[in-house]
Amino acid sequence: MTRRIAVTVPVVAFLAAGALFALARSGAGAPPSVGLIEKEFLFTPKDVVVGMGGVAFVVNNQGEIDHNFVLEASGGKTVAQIDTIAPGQTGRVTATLPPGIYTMYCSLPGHREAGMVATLRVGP
Ligand SMILES: [Cu+2]
Repeated sequence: MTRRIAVTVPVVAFLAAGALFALARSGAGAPPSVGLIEKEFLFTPKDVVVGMGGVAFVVNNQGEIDHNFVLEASGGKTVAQIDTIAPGQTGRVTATLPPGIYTMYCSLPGHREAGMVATLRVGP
């Protein structure tokens, strides 16, 4: 008795369309960050120097009451702000800045006058 086994091997043309995942996220493009501390009634540091372009402001409220953050160009125009930073919290805002001298302060009544103000120098 003869046993014949026919084996058919189907030829499957398999075309794999390559799915390319280009990850857009990259740390290389992250703007430099400026860390600031607010409390009653101080703004630290008082004088910050950065290069022109994108800057990320990271503002930590180490005080006992709410504060905020306003970044004002020399002409008086507000170019970035964080409305409220509760005690113990950190606020973040990013701005693209041309060279110049800017003022950073807390705009709550009396806070700037009491010392919550600092200078930002943006160099070329
Ligand atoms: Cu304040």
